[in-house]
Amino acid sequence: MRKQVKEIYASYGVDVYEALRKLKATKISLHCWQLDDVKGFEGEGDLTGGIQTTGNYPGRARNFKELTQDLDKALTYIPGSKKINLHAIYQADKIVERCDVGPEQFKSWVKYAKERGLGLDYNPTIFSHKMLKDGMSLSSPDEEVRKYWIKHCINGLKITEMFGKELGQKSLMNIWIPDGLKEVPADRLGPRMRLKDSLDQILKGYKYDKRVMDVSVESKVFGIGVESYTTGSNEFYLNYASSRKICCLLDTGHFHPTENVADKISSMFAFYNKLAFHVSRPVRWDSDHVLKLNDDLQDVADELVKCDGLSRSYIGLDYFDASINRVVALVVGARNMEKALLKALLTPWNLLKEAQDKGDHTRVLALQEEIKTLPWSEVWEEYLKRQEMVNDAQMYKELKQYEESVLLKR
Ligand code: RNT
Ligand code: ZN
Repeated sequence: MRKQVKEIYASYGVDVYEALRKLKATKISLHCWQLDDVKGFEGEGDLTGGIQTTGNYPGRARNFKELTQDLDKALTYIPGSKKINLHAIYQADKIVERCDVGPEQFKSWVKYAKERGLGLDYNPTIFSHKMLKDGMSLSSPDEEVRKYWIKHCINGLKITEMFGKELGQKSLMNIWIPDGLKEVPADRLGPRMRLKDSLDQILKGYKYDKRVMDVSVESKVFGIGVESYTTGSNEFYLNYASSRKICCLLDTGHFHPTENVADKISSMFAFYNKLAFHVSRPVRWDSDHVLKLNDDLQDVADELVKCDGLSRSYIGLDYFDASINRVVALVVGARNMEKALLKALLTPWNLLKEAQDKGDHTRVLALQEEIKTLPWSEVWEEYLKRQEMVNDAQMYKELKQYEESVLLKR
């Protein structure tokens, strides 16, 4: 980085080194499911629950060994503090029936994470399974179905607690269910009351240690095949989380396309101390495209920084593209998240806020546009250099070699 760069930012009251420090301390949870098209290790069942991967690019990771091999490769190109986000379907040891998946099944993952100084997050997997009846799980009218998934989630609390304890980093258990209806419901309240009861049973089912973990609930507007009604809507979970003192998780693909997800962040922080995210890129629907460094992503990063939310947020990535090299997809998306955060950290928010409060909206507009051409990319190169990581061009070259020597041989 040229010496000048530091001075340029200092002239706006921004300390480049402080920005680099904050960025490095911000944890990003890398979703393992980009590497295997959300298939998991249980067998070759179809992906259900209204989510979809498309494409059949060669080289998909098929088991624990291949997935961790790809993760290791990806990790060498992703700077900053990292966690790995797991799902129940990635049980690595002595595979058992889904409702019985417990800490035993994740011993190898804990060992893996420990050896690399990583944190782990967890998600019960409530899709791609025969115990979903008519697409319903925790809100099903069938008591057996509800019981099955309640048990699965209670076991999930134990797994997440183990992650938090063993790794010395707080762990998040996020609950997302696909429950919904294709057609206009005859009864909207019934499923929601059942979901409320199921979640209460889960939270009461195991007294987890709040010092080492948090629980979040992820809302959604609709899914494929369940276009008319989603039990776990935004309003449902906002109220549930606030009354039960747990976290909300905002997935950036789970709202109407014209809704601004970034705008929700400050409203949430006005009432919640913590917030969780799945950062994704919806294209016309919740398509889970790989993150691009676009305005939507930048807006989310900006709001997180402005609200002083970096240390109060669980930032997880959530996209899955099976039509391109999956390791490149994971790395490019993760690097984009980091770049957006860096740009946000290099922004003179104090000057901008001051101008807004004075009613000087001309200044706000001019300054917002002025800073877009500041040399942030040199700071990015510096960030990579400090962590002994190669630049984007070299990263791509090396990952293409990895494709040749490893992925294409699978
Ligand atoms: C689905 C949700 C959910 C999943 C992952 C695999 O719409 O976003 O979070 O994508 O858990
Ligand atoms: Zn999600």
